[in-house]
Amino acid sequence: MAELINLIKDTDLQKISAKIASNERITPEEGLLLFKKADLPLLGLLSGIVRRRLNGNFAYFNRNFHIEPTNKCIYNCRFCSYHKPEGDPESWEFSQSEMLDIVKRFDNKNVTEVHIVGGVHPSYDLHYWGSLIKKIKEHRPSLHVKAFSAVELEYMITKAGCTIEEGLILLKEYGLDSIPGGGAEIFDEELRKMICDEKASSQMWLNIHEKAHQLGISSNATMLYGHIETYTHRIDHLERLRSLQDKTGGFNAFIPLKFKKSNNSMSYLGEVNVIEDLRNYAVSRIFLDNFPHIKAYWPMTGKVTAQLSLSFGADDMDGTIDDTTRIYSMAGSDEGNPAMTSEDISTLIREAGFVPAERDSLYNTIQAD
Ligand code: V47
Ligand code: SF4
Repeated sequence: MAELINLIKDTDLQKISAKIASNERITPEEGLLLFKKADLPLLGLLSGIVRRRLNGNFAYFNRNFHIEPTNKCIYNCRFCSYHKPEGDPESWEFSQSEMLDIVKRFDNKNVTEVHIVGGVHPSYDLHYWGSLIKKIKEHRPSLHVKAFSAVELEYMITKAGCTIEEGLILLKEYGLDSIPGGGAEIFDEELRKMICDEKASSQMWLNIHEKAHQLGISSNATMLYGHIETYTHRIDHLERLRSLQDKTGGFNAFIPLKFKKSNNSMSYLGEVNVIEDLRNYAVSRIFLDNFPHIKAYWPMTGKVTAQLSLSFGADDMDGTIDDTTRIYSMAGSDEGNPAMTSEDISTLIREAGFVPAERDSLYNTIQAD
């Protein structure tokens, strides 16, 4: 390794590389330098060291499906291709019994997780959503319910007149197992004002995840990138997540979400390219040294980028999904209506040079090659 490091011409990058090789944490300034100066091969090498240290050659996936209860949303985030106001012909809303029917469609399939996320519907509070979780658990107790972004949680808990802590305790009693990472977008307050002014603040997002972790509810974190943010904003976002993880240890995975341009009012920005995606995976993997997993969410990235990302720090491809999410097809993802069998995912992982491992929602290995 020392020989390789000596081949790096830039002395700053040499120093940072030596730190990463000896498992020392890098500073925000050093993270920024990696974004600005490190080329793709160096980022592949360095993120590969961290990835292998934490997850060996494994690439994880799970068997899951989504329920998107509604695309009606009181907010109007500028990057969102999904939400529609009440009364719009393209809006939908499932009743509780329709959502239970979706769960029942999987009765004979060995899925382990349902991921529930959607728009922030004006009418329903935490007791409505909690009773849905309860019915799902009564029907299939072993199914892990990963549900509701911090933005949905803030609205439903406040609507019920509860504090965040009271609301999360109630939702846990209803059967909530973990929280997905959505709604984080980009934490910088000035940018947040420009792209998603009305919804839960960055501080609220962080508070909800902190409180959840304290109550034993683990969660994921995301970052929406490739729009109007700079590398400084990305590092600020990663730094806030790393600090919270130091405090609680409750995050399972970080999921970078690339801005997709179709059908939203930020379309004029276009999209960043795959090289930028891989650079972003790599710096995230290196910087978030206390996050056990980095997820390449294949319905958003596409299958090939997800495969490549495994060589740039990612170690998880999310799940089989089974054609149950529309968020990314509406935003212009090439994957259309996404579905893969576990054999399909395992083949992609092997083709990319890694060892497939089926996991549960908390990353316990169910089966590995
Ligand atoms: O918060 C919306 C994003 C998120 C666009 O925790 C967009 O395992 C790109 O959080 N371009 C919801 N992104 C999805 C989400 C998620 C996905 C997969 C796994 C997990 C997990 C969580 O989707 C929103 C927002 O950041 N989003 N519109 C768009 N045009
Ligand atoms: Fe609503 Fe979420 Fe879309 Fe924002 S990103 S408009 S909160 S559905």
